[in-house]
Amino acid sequence: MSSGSVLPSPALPDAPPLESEAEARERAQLERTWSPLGGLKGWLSDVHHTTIGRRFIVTAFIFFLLGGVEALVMRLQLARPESTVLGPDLYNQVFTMHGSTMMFLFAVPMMEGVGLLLVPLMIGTRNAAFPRLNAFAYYTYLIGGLLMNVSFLLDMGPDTGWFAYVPLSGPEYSPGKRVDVWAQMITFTELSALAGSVNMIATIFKLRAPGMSLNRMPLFVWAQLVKAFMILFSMPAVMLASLYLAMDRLIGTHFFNPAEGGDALLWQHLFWFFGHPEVYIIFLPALGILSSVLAVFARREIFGYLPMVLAMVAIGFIGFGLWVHHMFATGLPQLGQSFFTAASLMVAVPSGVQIFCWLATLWGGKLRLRLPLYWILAFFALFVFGGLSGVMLGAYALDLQVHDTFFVVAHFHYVLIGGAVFPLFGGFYYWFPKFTGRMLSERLGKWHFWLFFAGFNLTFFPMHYLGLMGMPRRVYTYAPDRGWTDLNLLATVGTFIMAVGLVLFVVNVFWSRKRGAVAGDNPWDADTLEWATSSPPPPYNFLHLPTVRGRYALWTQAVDQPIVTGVRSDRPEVLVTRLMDAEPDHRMEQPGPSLWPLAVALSSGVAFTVSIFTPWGIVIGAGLALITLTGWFWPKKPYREELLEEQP
Ligand code: HEM
Ligand SMILES: [Cu+2]
Repeated sequence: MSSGSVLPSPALPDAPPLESEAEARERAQLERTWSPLGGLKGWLSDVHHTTIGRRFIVTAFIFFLLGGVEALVMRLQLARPESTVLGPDLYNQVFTMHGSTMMFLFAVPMMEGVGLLLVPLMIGTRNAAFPRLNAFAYYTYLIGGLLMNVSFLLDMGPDTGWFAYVPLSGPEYSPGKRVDVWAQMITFTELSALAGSVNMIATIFKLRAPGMSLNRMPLFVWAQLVKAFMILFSMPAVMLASLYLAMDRLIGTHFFNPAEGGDALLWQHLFWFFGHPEVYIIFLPALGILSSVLAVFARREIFGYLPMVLAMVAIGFIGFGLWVHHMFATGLPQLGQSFFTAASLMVAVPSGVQIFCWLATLWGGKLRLRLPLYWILAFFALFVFGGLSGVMLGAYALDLQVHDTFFVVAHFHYVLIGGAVFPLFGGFYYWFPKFTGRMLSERLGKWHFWLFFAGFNLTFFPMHYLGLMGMPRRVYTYAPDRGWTDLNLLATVGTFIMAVGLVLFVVNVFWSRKRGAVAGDNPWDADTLEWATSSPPPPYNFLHLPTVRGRYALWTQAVDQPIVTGVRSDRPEVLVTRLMDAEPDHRMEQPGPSLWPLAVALSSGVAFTVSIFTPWGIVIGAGLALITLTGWFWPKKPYREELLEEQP
């Protein structure tokens, strides 16, 4: 098939049947109700989930590129022994910026963005549950990311690693403002993630299309649900930790100072109680993407829906019981060593169940080897590989040997890039036509894939050996007689190959947005509801709100599938359904576009940023937040007709 060609989809013809006059009228009315306001104000006040979701994705991708440039610079420095691209101080800042950017500003917000963009469409509703909260979440995230990157340019970039251990990050060993910037960036991004997950849970629980009972939800939606709950339970730990750290540094408390009765290990416990679930927060949504793509490109239902869902939920629970494996080198009691080794190995069980379900899906499927599937197949190889080195590290005895070496760096890049970035690219090739109406070029896409795949393995495979040969992580250089030179050079060459692949990807996106083959509504003949509307979707998502009669909504559609009627089109209304069985419950009017979320985000921006320099920042910010929150919650004038109805 030629590049970017469109698959026929006999079941659902692309051209809509001719519209009746009533339908055309309804469409025009919906258009008026849901379209954003114009101009700059319209841009800043937009609260629709597709807009905010897209902004999350674009912003997170820009941070990914920045983090990638930081990685390139580090690899340049490490390519030869004793080179001088970066001095030790700058190297410390760059690896901290890279790690913090990738984890807090790229991976988690990207997964939230993908969920926010897709979930409401997939469950057949017109918007997410709390639109203004989403806008607030986005602006808060943006301010936190800008804060850290601007500080870096001003030589105030954090330099104590992405997990900022005390006492190194405490007031005694890290004077200056660098660590405070890091701590507040954490506060911003976690606040944003909490807001986003509250919205995600409410959306999934209450706005599903009639008929989409819990046991018919697409696996993608399940993955987002478990992820949102994990955020809700893990992020407060790290917010608390960063708050304590900021207080120790700024107003002289002693939470982490053993000399005054504090506890330095408390930091590690709080951080990793968040930090380990964090990897599942990144990874579960990737599994959701993977399941979506796999079903469509193997042309069959995913094998074992129930075990898949249970495995995800199990990971959600077990993921909270392993955090201490990051602390094996702190000298644990014997019982702790055994318990956390056992728990770490146990989480491989549900992951294994999932891998086998997917393999069974592939086994019985009619594979269509298109670009999205390339990335998913590569995922299997890379993730299993990274998972295996993870099981090795989960064993206390081995971990002590390779702790803080490049073996660990190799391991977590295999799971993070193989387990999250690869599925993300697969998902991007899959959903791009939905949101632009055009296909990405297949030829450029193949170049992107092969360069990225080869470059990735060239970069990270040698790092296992480097680690076993004793090369520590976070060193800015090494002596020529260590025997580490050749493998390091290889890793750097690999990084540049990956970078070329990425450039081709960006070119592909810009080129295909305007000139790619026109996609039609459902170019892959996919099963979920986002493909039941036009590409790109209109501002109201669906002209007729859909109903569902199976797990694979479009594949199980009846000829006379009912649609939802009775939801007003002259107001931004959504249909609220019941939690378990998604029976229609009531209609809810949604708040429209507003500048207040931006204003509240700016107030908290003032609070957190100024408080790096003076505790008065909190007071000023709280005052501003009081004013802006009042504006946000100011009651709206009721509709005239409702006033009339209420007369006796
Ligand atoms: C795009 C290709 C990437 C390359 C070439 C790369 C390379 C590196 C290098 C060279 C280091 C520092 C090693 C050291 O001196 O200790 C590092 C650290 C790290 N990377 Fe990456 N990386 C990449 C992508 C990612 C991604 C996508 C993530 C997460 C989603 C990530 C997360 C991290 C973390 C958490 C650290 C640890 C930082 C620290 O020690 O504080 N990296 N990476
Ligand atoms: Cu862990």
